[in-house]
Amino acid sequence: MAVQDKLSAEELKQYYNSADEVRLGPGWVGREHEKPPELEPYMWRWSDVEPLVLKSGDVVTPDRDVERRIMRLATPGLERGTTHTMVAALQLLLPGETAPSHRHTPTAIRWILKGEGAYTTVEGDKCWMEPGDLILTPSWTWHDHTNEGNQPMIWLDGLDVPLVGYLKANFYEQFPEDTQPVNGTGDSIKKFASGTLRPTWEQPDLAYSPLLHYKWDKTYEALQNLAELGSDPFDDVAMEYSDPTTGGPVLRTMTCWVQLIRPGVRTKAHRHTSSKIYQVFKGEGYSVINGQRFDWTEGDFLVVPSWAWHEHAAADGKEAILFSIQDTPIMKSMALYREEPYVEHGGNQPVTSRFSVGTPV
Ligand code: GTQ
Ligand code: FE2
Repeated sequence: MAVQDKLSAEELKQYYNSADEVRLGPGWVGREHEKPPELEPYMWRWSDVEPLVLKSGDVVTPDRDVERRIMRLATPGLERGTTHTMVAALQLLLPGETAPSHRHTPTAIRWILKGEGAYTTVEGDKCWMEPGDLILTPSWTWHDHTNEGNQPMIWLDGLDVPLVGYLKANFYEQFPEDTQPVNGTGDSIKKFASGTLRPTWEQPDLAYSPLLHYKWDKTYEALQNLAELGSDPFDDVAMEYSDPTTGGPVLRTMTCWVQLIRPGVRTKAHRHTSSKIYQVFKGEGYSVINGQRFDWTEGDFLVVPSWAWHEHAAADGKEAILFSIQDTPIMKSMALYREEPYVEHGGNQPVTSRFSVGTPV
């Protein structure tokens, strides 16, 4: 930096002070625009998470005061959120409970983990939840959840709350009753799940996919079919959930992926400016993120921040299935998406450390 010596140390201090008094800040100090992203990856084990989520049933009830019984995945180093743009949380709904109806400008997705006999209603469409289902709750759509079964229901919520909060566009409204009127069951599936055929009289012009519910059996079938054909070097057999009317991502701010890592496969490493939150739906293996090895097993959660090198591997003899939410649509729409392959060491990172919960990051 070209520092001049015209002012004494004392004069310099006075200069900064008087600038500060009138709210002027020097652009040569800090220089945010020159800094690459620096965020830490993190992992949560299902064996740590599940008992604490079940115990939250003894702590609160999702009444009009509490609204939702959720435990957030709180990444160290972030004031809020799981990545800087998205937050993931585990939601527990006990038999007989209803989480009351509301809507908000942040968009949500639900990735169903455990239980049966519960449904969520989104804009009047009742969606029965089964493990492996993806259900969308786009921005400003009414939603409420009810468990009519006899088991605790647990799912993963993914929301763009940190982004919307930062953009100062948070709005929230309660429905006057606990539940909204239901005008169909699985209607979005009946109309749009075929993907290739759609009703002639519906020309959806929405900012999100008109298909709100992606069932696990169809998802798994699609993965199996694709696995016969090919794979991506960085993500193996990876599929993006798509809006059947546009072919694009299901939401404006977030996209959802499901990927099958075939037994024994280790992908190549790459990095990109989108951030990702993973759930290990099936299987076991590990990911290497910025040289750190994260060994995971069924149910675990993993966060890959922006611009972190990452690669995945499935254990021998056992396929792994990873679900993820990613903020790629935001980055692409703002022309900020970049991607880079890792070229050294044949495309795989040397492992320099191993993650364990409680390790300072
Ligand atoms: O289920 O409606 O994790 O409104 C955070 C906010 C879930 C929900 C969250 C919400 C919801
Ligand atoms: Fe909500």
